[in-house]
Amino acid sequence: MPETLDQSLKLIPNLDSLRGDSLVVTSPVDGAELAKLRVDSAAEVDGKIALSVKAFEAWRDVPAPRRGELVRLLGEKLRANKEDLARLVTLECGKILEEGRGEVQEMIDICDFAVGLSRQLYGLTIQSERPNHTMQENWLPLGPVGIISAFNFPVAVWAWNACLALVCGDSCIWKPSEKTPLTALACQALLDEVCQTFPEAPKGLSQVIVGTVEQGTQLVEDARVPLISATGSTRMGRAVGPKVAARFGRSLLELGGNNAIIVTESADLDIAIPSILFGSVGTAGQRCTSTRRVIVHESLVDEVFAKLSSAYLQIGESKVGSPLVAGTLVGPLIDGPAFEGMESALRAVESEAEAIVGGGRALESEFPNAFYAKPAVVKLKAQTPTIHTETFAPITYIIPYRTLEEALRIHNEVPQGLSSAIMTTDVRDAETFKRYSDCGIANVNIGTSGAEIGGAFGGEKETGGGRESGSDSWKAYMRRQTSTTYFGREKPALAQGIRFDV
Ligand code: UN1
Repeated sequence: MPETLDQSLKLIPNLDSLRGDSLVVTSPVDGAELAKLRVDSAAEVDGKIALSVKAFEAWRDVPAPRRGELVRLLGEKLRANKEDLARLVTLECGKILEEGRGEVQEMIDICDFAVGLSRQLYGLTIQSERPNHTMQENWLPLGPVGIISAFNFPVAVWAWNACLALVCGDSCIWKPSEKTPLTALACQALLDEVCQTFPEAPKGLSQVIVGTVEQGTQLVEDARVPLISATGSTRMGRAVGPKVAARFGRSLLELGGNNAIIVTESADLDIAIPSILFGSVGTAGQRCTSTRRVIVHESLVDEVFAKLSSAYLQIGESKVGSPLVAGTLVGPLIDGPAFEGMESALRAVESEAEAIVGGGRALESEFPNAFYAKPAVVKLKAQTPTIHTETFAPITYIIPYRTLEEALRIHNEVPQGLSSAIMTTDVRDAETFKRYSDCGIANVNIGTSGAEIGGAFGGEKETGGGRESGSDSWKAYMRRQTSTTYFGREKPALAQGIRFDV
């Protein structure tokens, strides 16, 4: 690991100037210290926001396709550094290298998307009710965008936000999770290198704030930052949302999920089971899109449970391990509290469960300072409030149902509304599900996680309502202006037929 670490830390050439002793960054792979950093003081955060305002004032006047060119160069830089950055992602957040590469690919994808978008920030023309009037909608740069990201997607979610914000003419201030600041600093350094070759890029166009909840709160409360895009737990969103609203800022919240897959009577289990497996145990269950609940038609519930049980036991035996080693499917949980969260969720459901297979700590003697967990599958008679909360760990609850109506009721009963899926070969069930799933994402014969960047990403209810990434999510990063022009020579008519003759 040290060689890998040295190589990956080369991505942060200014690391020595960032060292200090207030934030110890450790690797979930083995608990080893990766670096000790200094957190930003209140005055430094204030200075970064002030610089971001200045950077915005210059950047907004650069033509959007030129702004796209900067993002294109960032995409090239990411391609050239994909492997090193993926390794740093793996070292710092513990996801398997294959998924670390996938995460950097997701950044590259959003760069490509944003480059095209930079020539397509289209507004409408609107028909006026009055003679010789034109109406149009202008999309204008918004201002500095505060990006708060979580440990589990330490770089891709920043890229979703930053790439769109940059082509939209905004500056960015990134407060990464205190668990994963190094990957943020590496991305910032790559973008800095690109900016140095780009004369129109102002100083401070993109900056990182190193810190904890304290620095995040300062960013959230600062009225110079018109948009806060925050990804994390529902608890975090409950704190951030009202603070931003109190100053009439805009927030884009990407919070918890409690995602389910419905397996209907007609499902093809050769499609369903692999989707459930990747969704549930992939990324050690630490995606906001991870599959937590599987709602299975009663005729298939025993078969699905048996298949999942044997797969989970096999994974627990031989596929949990160092995320740097090829063949590992499940890396560590992020830290001790995450493991305790998994244990207490399993304890809480014990009395309600018909059966629990898997669970418990893995590889403790090999990695005494890291927290590897065996995935667990829990068979329930019915959904209970115990599983209404999200546990960021590889636990899958199996719940039986009789009618699709009942399945949908169970599905929508939880307070979160991010991602959902149905496994079915019946087009009527598929269409009914899409109509009534209350989630922002509703897939058919595809699992709940692993969304492509081209669609709008986000969810309803306690997930926070935000949409990022593809489709027209860019509109959140701009301000909309309606403009009416009169080009006649007579006294202009008033709207709604109002007469006002002096
Ligand atoms: C997250 O877990 O916060 O759809 C983001 C997915 C990924 C993004 C997950 N593309 O699973």
